[in-house]
Amino acid sequence: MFRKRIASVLTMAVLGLVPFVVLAEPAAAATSVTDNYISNLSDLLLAVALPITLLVEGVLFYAIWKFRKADEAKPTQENRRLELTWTVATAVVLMFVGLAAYSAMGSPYVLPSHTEAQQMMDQPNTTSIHVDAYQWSWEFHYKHNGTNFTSSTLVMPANKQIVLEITSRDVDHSFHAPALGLKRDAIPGRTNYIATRLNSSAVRSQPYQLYCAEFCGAGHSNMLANIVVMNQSDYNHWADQQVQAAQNASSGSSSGNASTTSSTSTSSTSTSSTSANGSSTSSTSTSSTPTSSTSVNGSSTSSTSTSGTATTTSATSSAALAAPEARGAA
Ligand SMILES: [Cu+2]
Repeated sequence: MFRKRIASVLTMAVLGLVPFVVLAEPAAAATSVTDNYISNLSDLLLAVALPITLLVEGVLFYAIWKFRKADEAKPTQENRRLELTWTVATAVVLMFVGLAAYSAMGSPYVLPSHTEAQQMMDQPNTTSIHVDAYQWSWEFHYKHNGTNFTSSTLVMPANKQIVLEITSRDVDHSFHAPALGLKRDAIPGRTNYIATRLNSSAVRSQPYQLYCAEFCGAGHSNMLANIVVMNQSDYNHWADQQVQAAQNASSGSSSGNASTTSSTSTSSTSTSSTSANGSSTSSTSTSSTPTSSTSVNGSSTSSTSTSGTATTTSATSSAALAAPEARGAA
């Protein structure tokens, strides 16, 4: 009799699983190592929680149906074996959840400590990007081949170790890129880290959306930025362009001895030397403002980057941001 009861409860539990299995969406490929850890943990906990939920619900509905005509409840009698069973079973489930969570959250790719992040950044192959949050936008600071530049779009290479150093200038914010499985608070006076490695599947033509996930004032809902994931060669190309634009900007801003190289002979003299020439300032195409406002020491490039090479690089730089995948295919 007891076995029959157990069998019917288990049958109901298994039947209850069917709609979940049928309706479940196939899991999308993980975009990053971090995303992989989090998705695996979520799937594992769901796989354990579903049968337990269905078993408990099965017992509940069975009892409701079985005793639907019982007029008076009979007091239960002490059953030590049963009490021990559910105590131990609960402990086992909680231990499992704790260990599974620790195995994911203990990884430096999910929650890196200060030391772990510093060790990664010391490795020569790591791309480190400083993320600056403020009311109400984001700024991304890079150092590439010894030159600093700033971008308003977060561009990251795939298949490379990345460390983001996240800080805030004013109030608490939170860096959240759900599609890449990345989230960390941005707190003034303190640096938090994200360490990850993006998969090749994360490279695509459309940018990902970065959100602020901490209510930070009137402009909070507009505190967005684009994230572009490029393959390694495209990323290097983009970074080289930013470096060149930054160097042009710095040489343009220090107007006294600017553009000492070949530009003096050609017509594409930079605007900084217009006082000397006066006549030929022709090719000052202001439309060449790069989409990711490159700057060195706070001075913007849009005013001065007029030499022939600078205009072409900034033009291709915006093309690279728009469609890195198309560029990769070409
Ligand atoms: Cu914010």
